[in-house]
Amino acid sequence: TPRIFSGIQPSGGLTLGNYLGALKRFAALQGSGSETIYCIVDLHAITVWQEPDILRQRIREGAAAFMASGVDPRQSILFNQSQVSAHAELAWLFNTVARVGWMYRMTQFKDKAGKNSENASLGLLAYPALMAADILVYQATAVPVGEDQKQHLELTRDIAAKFNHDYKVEHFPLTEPLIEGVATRVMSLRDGSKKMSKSDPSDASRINLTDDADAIAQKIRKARTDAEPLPGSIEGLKDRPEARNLVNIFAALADQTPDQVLARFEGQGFGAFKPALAEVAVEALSPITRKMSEFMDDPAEIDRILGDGANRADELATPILERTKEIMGLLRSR
Ligand code: AQP
Repeated sequence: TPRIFSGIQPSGGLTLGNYLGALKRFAALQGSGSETIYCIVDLHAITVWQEPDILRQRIREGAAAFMASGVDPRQSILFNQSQVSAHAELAWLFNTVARVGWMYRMTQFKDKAGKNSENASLGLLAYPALMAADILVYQATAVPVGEDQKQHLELTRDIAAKFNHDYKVEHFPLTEPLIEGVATRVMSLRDGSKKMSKSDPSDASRINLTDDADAIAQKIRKARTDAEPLPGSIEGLKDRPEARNLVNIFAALADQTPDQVLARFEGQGFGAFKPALAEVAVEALSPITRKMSEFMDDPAEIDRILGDGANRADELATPILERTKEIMGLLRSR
């Protein structure tokens, strides 16, 4: 059976971008005849500084967001990465396969390291090797992600191909990215050229999954737009990134195509569109916010679910890691 893996970093409160680009699709992929393995990638989060007590809480919040979005821990394996040591072990092995030059080319590294890249953590540079390990330690065949992760997925395939070539084996699959739908790249509400991100310093740039109805409506009301009326089809929004973003968000939340949305709003301005978008957003997100807070009322239960998921993940990962070590000539005698 096809095996699907994906993860989300607990590096901040989750956003509408994480929901539409990832979480919503994770839930939909369950029971599609694939095995689904979903992970809160805490080892990735610490590539930039995280306050320990806040991180612990965000890992639980991440688990609550997965479940509130419809990921069922009985149908899927749900766990946090640091509880399954095979991820970090395989990442080390991949550090010897991947080339330094590959890592320097990653746009996410350039963005996050900023100008002073000499001072970035070594982990931030090696991030994609750990991501490759997350996926390949399960020999996963497909990874649902947003557009921003495409380059890392290509690097995962490069690592798998180089490993298979160097050791003359067919051990790791060439994993396919699943980048589908109209919201694979949700943009900032303040700047149509930047993706919506949980670590953007401006809270007004994003909708958080913990925002209440008033906050959502206010952020949408203040979202940057232009003064033109809406056209009848998405083609007409080519040079209007902010407008296009809001229409795409509407479409994704309402399970419509952007053209269906525009058919309804053609000729109208944002004075009419924004309140309707706020309504759709509140309707889609408020049940998730409510369920998240219900899950968060019982942190011990979340910890139990993550522990159980980690045990099941460990059972799948350990034999694949062991086989990898054997292939590489690392002596096993116990
Ligand atoms: N704006 C977005 N639109 C669509 N998908 C998105 N994703 C993130 N932002 C958007 C998808 O969410 C999944 C988890 O992302 P991540 O936690 O690994 O971190 P990220 O991609 O780096 O996302 P953020 O929110 O921007 O986090 P920070 O600010 O910490 O870097 C991925 O599938 C991603 O594609």
